[in-house]
Amino acid sequence: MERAALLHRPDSEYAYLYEKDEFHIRLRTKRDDVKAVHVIKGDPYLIDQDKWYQESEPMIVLTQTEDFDYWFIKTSAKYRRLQYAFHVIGTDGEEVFYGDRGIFPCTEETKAGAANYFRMPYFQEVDRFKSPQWVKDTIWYQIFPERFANGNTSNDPEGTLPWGSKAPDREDFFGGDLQGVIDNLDYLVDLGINGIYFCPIFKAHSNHKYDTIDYYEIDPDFGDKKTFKTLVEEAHKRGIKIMLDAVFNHMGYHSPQWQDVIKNEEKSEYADWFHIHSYPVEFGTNGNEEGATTVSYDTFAFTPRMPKLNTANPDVQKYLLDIATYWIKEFDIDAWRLDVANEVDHNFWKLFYKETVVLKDDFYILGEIWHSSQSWLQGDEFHAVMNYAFTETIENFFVYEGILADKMISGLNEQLMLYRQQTNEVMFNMLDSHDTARLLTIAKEDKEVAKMTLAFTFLQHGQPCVYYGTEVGMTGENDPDCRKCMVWDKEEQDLVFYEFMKELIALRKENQETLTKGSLEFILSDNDRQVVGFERRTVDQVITAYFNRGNEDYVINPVDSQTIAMSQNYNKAEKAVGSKGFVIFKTK
Ligand code: ARE
Ligand code: CA
Repeated sequence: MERAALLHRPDSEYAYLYEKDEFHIRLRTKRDDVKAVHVIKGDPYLIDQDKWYQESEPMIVLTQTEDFDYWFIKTSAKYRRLQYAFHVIGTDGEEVFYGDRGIFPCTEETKAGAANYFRMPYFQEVDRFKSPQWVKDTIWYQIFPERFANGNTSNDPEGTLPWGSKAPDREDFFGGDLQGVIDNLDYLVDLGINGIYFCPIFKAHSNHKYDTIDYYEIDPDFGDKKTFKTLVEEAHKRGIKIMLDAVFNHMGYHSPQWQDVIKNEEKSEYADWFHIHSYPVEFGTNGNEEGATTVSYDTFAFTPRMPKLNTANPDVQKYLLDIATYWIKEFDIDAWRLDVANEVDHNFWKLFYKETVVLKDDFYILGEIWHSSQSWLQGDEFHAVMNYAFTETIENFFVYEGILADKMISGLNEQLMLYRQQTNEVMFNMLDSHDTARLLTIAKEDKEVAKMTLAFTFLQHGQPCVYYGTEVGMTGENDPDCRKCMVWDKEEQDLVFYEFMKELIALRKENQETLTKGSLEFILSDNDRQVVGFERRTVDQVITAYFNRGNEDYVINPVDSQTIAMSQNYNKAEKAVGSKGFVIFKTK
């Protein structure tokens, strides 16, 4: 047995309270190297009784990656205290006891040694990672406000261009605003959307508003607080939740605070709000040129117009936390998306978590992090992240054909095993955004590939997010081209694609419980034919799906079950999934 591959870590994604009295335990072993694992457990205060421990029912292999098997068991403890260890039986027959002090022969003497056990000292409900229930029923829609709809031309900024008149450049304005969103809430209801993620809407200089001037004002290009209040009320009436974008890593160059630093330099009361290495900090002086890498203060990326905030400064913390709570208290928003979340300190995010969830215990906090994010998802900072590390693997197989089926499955499962189940249940699965090229463009406008990728993603743990215009077939290269004006002209819209998206959203909502909480088991992975099949399973229902990324029909042998969705090239009679096709079944 490959003893070096054995891994368990108490009080982590390997051992956590899923529900009040439901404790999940995972063990990692080398793939196909272990044939059985039993958990040996008992109460730490009964160890003076003989046989204080008992060997539990075997763990199951929940998840496989190319290198590992992840074993799983859910258990509980009568007195909410537990010590436990693993009896591991290798395919080579070797048996070991793996516990807190390492690996030992699995004898009665070892088992009786309480010090050898991992501990879950007490099931503390207050420490349990809780994910907001409503998020699990959400189909998200991302809106870039400047380009969704122009509902009020009186707030159009100077030089606003006719809607959709050209592909956008970095500095263009087309007049999108909040009234335009209000006017189209019923459009979103018809599509089946019940959550909107807004890119920034506070007063800022650019068309993207990530260079904030005033976090307490709605940008005048977008409207005013009265309009925003109406938007939230009208959305909530329609069962649509609202998530705003908190840009707390940096401020905009034109903010009064930064302007004061330019003017008064180290004498400014805001000097310590930023990370300044030398003066002057005026744009264009002292190396502070656009795109320069040696600006005299820290910025977002190499963008001198986005000076980085010092979020360790108590004054900055108070300022930002007041903003975070203001929009919840005064406007009843439901969630914050945190911009450049990984570059702000953990200490600040822990304060942020406490101050926001105390106002709404089902408030949702979503970090923008493009890589694995375990240290932010321990239950005291974010509930989830924008799941680029997950969805990029999906696109790598379905869109780019850059990896084989086994590799995609391994990558997805590795991501799932980084987090507790309740975290995976509320992850934010977008296939594109305002920071990437659009799905249809990376799919080289092959709508069957785009549909397959969307359908696969909609069947995963976590909630899908539709980037505005995807549903009507919009294309776009990366920023700024992915931010074209929404296409409202029915003649220009792909209404067939719209119907597909509407059906896919409905399918997700009708099967929310299984698609959120159900297990995931891949039952087919054919690297030559590029076909994958998987099951999502709960005690009540099984959803089975097959996807054919290859070039020839693939005959499957489906269980006798009801077909709930299929691509146009599924041949029901021959049970053959055509190239770039898929089929989804449901039993019960
Ligand atoms: C734009 C262009 C830049 C150009 C700049 C010049 O995209 O190429 O250099 O203009 O001014 C906002 C605007 C952007 C603007 C940017 C800078 O929306 O249009 O850039 O400000 O002015 C990384 C970060 C991630 C960040 C992306 C952009 O990790 O947090 O870069 N995303 C957020 C927002 C953006 C926003 C900002 C941050 C700044 O979502 O919209 O940009 O507030 C890999 C890496 C990621 C990297 C990703 C994209 O995957 O793993 O870390 O994200 O590429 O570059
Ligand atoms: Ca307008």
